[in-house]
Amino acid sequence: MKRASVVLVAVALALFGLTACGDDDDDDATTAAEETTTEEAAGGGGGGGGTIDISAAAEGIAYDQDAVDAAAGTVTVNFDNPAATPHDVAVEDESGSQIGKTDVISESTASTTVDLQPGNYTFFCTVDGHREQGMEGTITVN
Ligand SMILES: [Cu+2]
Repeated sequence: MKRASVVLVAVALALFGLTACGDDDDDDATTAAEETTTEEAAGGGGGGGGTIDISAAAEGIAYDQDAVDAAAGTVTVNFDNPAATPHDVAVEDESGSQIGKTDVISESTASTTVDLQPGNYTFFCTVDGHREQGMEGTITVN
C-alpha cells in the first residue's frame, strides 16, 4: 500500500509538471498572437492593406522616403508636405499606369487610397519637373 502511494504521488507530480508545461505553451501562443497584432498595427491601422506614410522635405524638391513597404489590399497613402513648395504623391503600377494620386498641396496634408497587388509600384510628384529632380520612390507590396 505504501509503495502504491509513492507511485501515485509520483504520477501526480508528473501530471502537474505536464500541466505546467502546457501553461507555458499557452503563454507562448498568447505572445505570438500579440506579436501578430503588433505587426498589423505597424503596417497601419484600418482594414485591407493599411497605410503608407510619405512626407516631403521641408526644403528642396524631395521626399523624405525613397522606398516604402505596404501590404496588398486597399492602401491609404497619407502625404505630409510641410514645405511652401507644392507637391503631391501619385502612384503608378509596373506598366506605368497611374492608379491614384493625392491633391497637390503645400504646408498641408492629403491622402488618397489605392488598390495594391503584390509587386512593385512607383510613387512620384506630378508637379512639373519634380519627378525629374528626384521626387520618386518605390513601393514594395507583399
Ligand atoms: Cu513636388
